[in-house]
Amino acid sequence: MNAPGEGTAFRAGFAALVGRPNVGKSTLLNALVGQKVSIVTPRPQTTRHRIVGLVNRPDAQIAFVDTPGLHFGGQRALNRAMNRAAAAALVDADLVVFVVEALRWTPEDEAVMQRIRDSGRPALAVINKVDKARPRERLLPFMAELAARHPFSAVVPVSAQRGENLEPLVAAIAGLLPESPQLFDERDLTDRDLRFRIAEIVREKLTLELNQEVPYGIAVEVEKMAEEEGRQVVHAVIWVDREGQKPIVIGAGGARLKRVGSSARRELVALLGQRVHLELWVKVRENWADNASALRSLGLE
Ligand SMILES: Nc1nc2c(ncn2[C@@H]2O[C@H](COP(=O)(O)OP(=O)(O)OP(=O)(O)O)[C@@H](O)[C@H]2O)c(=O)[nH]1
Ligand SMILES: [Mg+2]
Repeated sequence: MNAPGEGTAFRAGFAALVGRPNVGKSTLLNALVGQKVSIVTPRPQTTRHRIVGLVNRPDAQIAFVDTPGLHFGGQRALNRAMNRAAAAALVDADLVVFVVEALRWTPEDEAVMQRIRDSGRPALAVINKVDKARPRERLLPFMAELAARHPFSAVVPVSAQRGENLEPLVAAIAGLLPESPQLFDERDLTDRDLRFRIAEIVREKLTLELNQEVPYGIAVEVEKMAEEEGRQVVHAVIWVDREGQKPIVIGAGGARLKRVGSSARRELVALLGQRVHLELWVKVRENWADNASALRSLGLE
């Protein structure tokens, strides 16, 4: 008899979560990691960056890479940068995890599928949101159709939101990674620093407050973080791309900005484990989403 672990090689690598916008890639990442490392909203095109979240097991370390949803349309430099970031994560991955929504197959899903075929990377498919699949009997044929589209290593139905069927998914992914020593310190959760995570939390709360076009015209940047009298002081700028959006973000008498600030602050207190003083400013940078240097300064290229 072998002792536990003996004879089974340790595996580690990058598993990229790719798919069209809004299928639940970030929700899945957070559920797998067990903490919120990537923001989630009901709106498509929420994630803008590649974000690594780590899952450590006795036999494997999986570096999941959340990516922006691959999408059509949206002619701005920001859209192109988001698609580029996702495509680069796909081709760099040891394993592609193709995330689709149960009982929905759209031309954007087909375009992602084509990119996966072109990449030649090994791929596994996840069917998310099975909790809202009606009627349930349609799930099996949907799985079979997906399996027929590509030689996936596996097709796994899950509910990221309810945390259903995640353990079999993690086991399947771990088994498909290359033999390798671990790639990251196992105490790490993500490759992203606190400034990035704070900016994203503010952007999430703001997106939840805003309608229609505005969320796509905002970016958040943490300009200052300082420890003062036992509390964390954070100054963040909300960039809008037109003067006319400023009053929308601020709201009547500053009410909207205040709500955003207090819900972001609550989450920051939990994240940082200390008191937080959050100050938000709204500033205009004309057409930042089409401006290469503005995108660069926000880590979006
Ligand atoms: N019912 C249900 N809703 C889900 C599930 N997973 C995610 N959602 C919801 O789907 C919406 C989009 O989730 P995200 O995780 O932001 O999706 P995404 O694929 O990361 O989207 P982008 O970042 O825009 O590409 C949110 O409202 C989630 O709450 C699920 O398993 N079941
Ligand atoms: Mg996302």
